[in-house]
Amino acid sequence: MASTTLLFLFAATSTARDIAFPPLSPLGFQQNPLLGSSGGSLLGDGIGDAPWAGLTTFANLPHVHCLAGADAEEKEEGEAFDIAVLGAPFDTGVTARPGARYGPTGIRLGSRRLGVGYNIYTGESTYNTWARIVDCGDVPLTVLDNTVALRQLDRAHKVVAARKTNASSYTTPRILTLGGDHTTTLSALRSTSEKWGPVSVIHFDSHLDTWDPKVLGGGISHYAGVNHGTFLHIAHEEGLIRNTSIHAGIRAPVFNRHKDLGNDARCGFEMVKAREIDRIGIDGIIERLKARVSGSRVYISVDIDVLDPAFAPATGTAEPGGWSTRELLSILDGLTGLQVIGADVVEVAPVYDNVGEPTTLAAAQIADSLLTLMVQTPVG
Ligand SMILES: [Mn+2]
Repeated sequence: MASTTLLFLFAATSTARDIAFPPLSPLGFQQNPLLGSSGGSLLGDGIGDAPWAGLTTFANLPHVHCLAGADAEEKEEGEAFDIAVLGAPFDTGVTARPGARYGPTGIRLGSRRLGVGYNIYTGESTYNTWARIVDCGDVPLTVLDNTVALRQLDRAHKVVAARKTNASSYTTPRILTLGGDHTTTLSALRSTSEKWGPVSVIHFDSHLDTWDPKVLGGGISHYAGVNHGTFLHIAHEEGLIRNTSIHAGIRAPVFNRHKDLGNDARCGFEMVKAREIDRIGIDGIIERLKARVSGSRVYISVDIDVLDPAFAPATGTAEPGGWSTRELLSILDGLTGLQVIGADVVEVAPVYDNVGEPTTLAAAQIADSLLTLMVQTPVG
């Protein structure tokens, strides 16, 4: 015991590159409502409840210390879950406005009215099914060194994906990441590749994000080349993704028409441009996406800048002419049946939001749709 403590202290103080995960909480995973003298809930259990009571988790899900015991690789010590919400507060890989390190917190605040009730379109209840969904909180990431931070995030993804599942038919928990700038998707793909092999990516974004690190890194250094506009190029180079991937909602200019688009195709991507929705409609877009990834496992990454700045102003690299929140939600819900092995909502920078919080509300609803896809189609 003493030697374990000493080791832990040594690990925590000897070098900044070590990761010190918090210990297991002595508390239960879920807050119970106060009980009145009648035995019923003091706060009630219906419409009159205050969903913002207590500490804020995504959709009021139970908080679990998913990284606890990670240093000892004590898989059995942690609580079982099937789907984990994981915050990645990292925004030093951006090329425009920073602030997405507060994205996970913002999205959780936008999700406070989720987690109960039934979807009016499907009649389903995402949070009351076979799947135990939990919120793991945010991964502790250094703000001082991108290389170290991404290594910490790589490790956290692998620790969470190695936890035991709650549903006996499946062995690997799936992760929904709340970004964070888009660089954080690289860690998720490194983890999914290890567990599931190379996957098709459906990438909702106004930008390609497949830029050659030598181009978007400016050739300054290797470090500069790892950023939110190059991570898909790196994912391709590392063999993490299939050449059956597709962008959706693209509208931002490219630097070099031939080289950038040629490089994008080489990285395995086709694209649906933002204005194609006016020509082929929502059903047409759903068809294109499903046809492209047909028969493969899928990772869905949603950069909130796929939405028009009118709907999602709180993002780092806003591009006018995007989709509405309703259009995107209809497209996402139309992807039902795909084998979604991981997903994320990234680039939410709450400081630029309007007072009505449209961006964080939209991001939370998008996350809800992504969780619904995971619950609808178990993968194991
Ligand atoms: Mn992006």
